[in-house]
Amino acid sequence: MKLFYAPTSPYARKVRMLALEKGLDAGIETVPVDVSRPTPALLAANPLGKVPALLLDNGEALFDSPLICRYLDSLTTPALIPPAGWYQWEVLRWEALADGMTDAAYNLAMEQRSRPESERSPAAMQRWADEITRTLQYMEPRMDTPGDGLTLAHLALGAAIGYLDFRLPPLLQDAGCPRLTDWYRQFRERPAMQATRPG
Ligand SMILES: N[C@@H](CCC(=O)N[C@@H](CS)C(=O)NCC(=O)O)C(=O)O
Repeated sequence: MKLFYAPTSPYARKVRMLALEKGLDAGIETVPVDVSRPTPALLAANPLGKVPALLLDNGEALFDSPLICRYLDSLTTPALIPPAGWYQWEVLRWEALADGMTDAAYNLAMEQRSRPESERSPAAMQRWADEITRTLQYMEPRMDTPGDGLTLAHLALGAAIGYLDFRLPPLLQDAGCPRLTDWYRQFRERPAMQATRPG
């Protein structure tokens, strides 16, 4: 298998962590891509030109990160997506929440980094910042619900908070979420988090 990724992509980080945690990394060749200049190989795998994209040995490709995580999780045990039942919905909801917050963070970071100030939309930037703060504050009193064992929820959250910490640290600090921050400080010490640090 070949995984197209960008070293700073939080979505690709979630997939790379899942592969590491499940011991699948040795069977996956990682191909770094500059998404501002997508290569023909990436576009052949994913016409959207986004990472992550996973090219399977049978020539089929899978995208986006939730789908790739489901596929990789199905390959080996222990499963990081729990079996059918409410806890599975809980874990998948955390993934959706974390990925959705990452969408806002990615948009905001790109607006700040890639556009000249005169072309930026202050209204859109404020909306994304508000989405992030609201989501962090929604997560804070619910930090028990992902549970103690490792699941896809934890990986998605680690990648999402890691991206905020990397690109937008004031938003994380100003949200006033001590439980979430403490959780992240511990979680970021995991070898899979360390091995996939952006930058
Ligand atoms: N929902 C997608 C989002 C993927 C995504 O937006 N990746 C960014 C990198 S962090 C990208 O490839 N951007 C390039 C572009 O939008 O053209 C996923 O979960 O995989």
